[in-house]
Amino acid sequence: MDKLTWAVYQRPCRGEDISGDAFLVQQQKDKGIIALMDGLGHGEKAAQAAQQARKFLQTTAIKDGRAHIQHLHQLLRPTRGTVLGLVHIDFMLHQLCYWGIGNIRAQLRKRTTVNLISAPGVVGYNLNKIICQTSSFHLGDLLVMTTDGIQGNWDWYGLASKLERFTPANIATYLGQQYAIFDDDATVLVVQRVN
Ligand SMILES: [Mn+2]
Repeated sequence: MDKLTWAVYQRPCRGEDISGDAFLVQQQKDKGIIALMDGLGHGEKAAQAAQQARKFLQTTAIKDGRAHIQHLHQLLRPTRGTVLGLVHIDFMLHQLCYWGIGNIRAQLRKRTTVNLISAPGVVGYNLNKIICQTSSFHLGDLLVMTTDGIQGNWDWYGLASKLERFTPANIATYLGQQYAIFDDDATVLVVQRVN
């Protein structure tokens, strides 16, 4: 069975000790789940919302992503809320589903690049459309997810001119060091399907 290898770059907002961003990468047999959360604002209360979301996604069995998000929305109502990028991977079907709520950026690197689209909203605060975007996800394919503490003006072409190899660690470190802003929590999560 193929598996997921991953790397993360994470740095809290200037003046904060903890990041209000949180992430999850988990695999159960032929299913994978990847999530990136950015709790509203920064500091402890942002972290609380993001971490609560992570814990929920980690401990709830992988099933319907839409139900996952709706349940999470109710759970996070007492918190500030969090934006969320959620990915379910089906290794047997070579497919992933992406649900984006709020300003998480997600990009796939396959033979061609695919931008995954997030809808407006904040989980735990205002949830509008829950739209699933599907894509194939084969051996070697890469997924990059970033919070808005990472500037979005990078592209794979530019990256290829800077990096010898596209490994999760190379990409996460490079994007973090070059594109993180100081006034927000910054996270780059890079996941690759390997065997
Ligand atoms: Mn942010």
